[in-house]
Amino acid sequence: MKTIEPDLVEFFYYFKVISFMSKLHSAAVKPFLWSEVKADYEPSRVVILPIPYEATTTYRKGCENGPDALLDASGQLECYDEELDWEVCRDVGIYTHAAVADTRNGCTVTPEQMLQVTQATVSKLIEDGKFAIALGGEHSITAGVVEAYRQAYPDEPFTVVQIDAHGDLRQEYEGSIHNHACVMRRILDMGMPSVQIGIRSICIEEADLIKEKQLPVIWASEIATQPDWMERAIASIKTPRVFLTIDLDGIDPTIIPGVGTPEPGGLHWYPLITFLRRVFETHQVIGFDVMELAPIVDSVVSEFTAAKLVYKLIGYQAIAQGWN
Ligand SMILES: [Mn+2]
Repeated sequence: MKTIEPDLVEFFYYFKVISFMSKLHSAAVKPFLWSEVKADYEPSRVVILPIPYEATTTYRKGCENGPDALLDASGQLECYDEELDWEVCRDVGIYTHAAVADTRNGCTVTPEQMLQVTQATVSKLIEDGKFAIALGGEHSITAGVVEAYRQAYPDEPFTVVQIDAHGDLRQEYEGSIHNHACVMRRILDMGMPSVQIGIRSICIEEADLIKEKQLPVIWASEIATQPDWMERAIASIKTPRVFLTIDLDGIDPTIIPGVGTPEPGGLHWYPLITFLRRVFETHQVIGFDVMELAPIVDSVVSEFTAAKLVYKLIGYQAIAQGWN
């Protein structure tokens, strides 16, 4: 009987690994601010990481198309920021990484593979001294991003500040602990403190957990009615370092309708950016992500607003870190 040569077996093994890895690393369509600047990896302080992964969304689908839509819209941004009186992108290199964990075109990526490639890629960016910005994709990705920072700062806990309509605190949802409705529970499991902002839709399991663990929450109704919410939110961040995760459904659906699960009563533009600027001024933001953009056909409002938000935050970080 004919046996297969061992190096042939090895060849097929590596062929499988390489084709799997190339599936996890695909090219982004356009770099951030594509019409304004061309930045190389080496000198860039900021790296945008597109993660077009979608597997567990339950209502409107399409967040796997979020990163490309945001990058495409970013080409329409002004380089000059009138609030900061500065052409941020002329002085701060912004490099756009190739996409990872790409589920588009019917590619299957398991939650474990997504978390692994996300964590490994972000870990490399941290090691290279980059300020990483992950673009989703569904919110479950954040667990992989936060894990990379947890490993980078093993002895110095940081607070995960979450802007979101939903608690995302379920133990599991639709049979998976990696569902996007569970991401903050996974972060809680890592032992990370969190502050949740803009919450207006949770289940009783989550409400009980918030009470039991006395988790700091700034409810959307408080944002609408209590002028001191911003100071209370800042004061509830007890660590010098912050990781910021923005689920775009935390923002009001009148300015970002293109999300998987829109909820009325979210943050509006000026309260949102005023609060975030305060976070960057009062804490060291170690990285952030912008998740759950699910573009709407024939409307660019959501992706343009999301792109503008990303650029605003790059400017706030650059000022806070003295990159100007
Ligand atoms: Mn969420």
